[in-house]
Amino acid sequence: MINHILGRKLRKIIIPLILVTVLVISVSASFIPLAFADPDPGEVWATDADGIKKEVFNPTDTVYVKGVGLRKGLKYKISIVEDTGTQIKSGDPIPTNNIVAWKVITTDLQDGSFGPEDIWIQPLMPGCYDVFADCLEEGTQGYYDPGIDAKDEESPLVTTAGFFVIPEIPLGTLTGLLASFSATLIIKRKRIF
Ligand SMILES: [Ca+2]
Ligand SMILES: [Ca+2]
Repeated sequence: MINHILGRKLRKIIIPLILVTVLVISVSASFIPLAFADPDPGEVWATDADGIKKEVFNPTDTVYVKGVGLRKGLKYKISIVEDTGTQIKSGDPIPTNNIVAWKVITTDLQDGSFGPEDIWIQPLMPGCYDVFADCLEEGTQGYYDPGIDAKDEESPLVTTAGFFVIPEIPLGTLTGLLASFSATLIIKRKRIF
């Protein structure tokens, strides 16, 4: 019984704390997009409309994808799929059962680049996502071929996903959460002292 009550109190503190942490991370990330470098050769990245690498999207954003150093002048299928908590390795099938958006593009004849190309138009569903570029003219279609294909499956915040979409928290709810969090702390302190 005591453990049950303690558990409920702990949840009341931890849940608002997690929500506030996610909000702080997302706000920080939206202010520091220029800190990210341009995509490396032979890679694809989720970006904003200006082609700046982006890790955190709001549901009202559109996900653009940019690629550099791919096979020149060839068709690629660019797909965005829900992250399953793992990374695709050489020769693995590229997931097809959880695609949220895809488009076929042709890379630049001179340098193998493309984009920024709007791939996933808002509204976006909150969650973690990967980006794959599967060459339709070289390698094996539907399978990940390093050196030909490319992927964005790693970010500083989530090691198996290229980017994520956070739920939008209305300002009123956030204010309520912060007030509730502060009140819980005050009550805790009064009980301790
Ligand atoms: Ca993944
Ligand atoms: Ca392939």
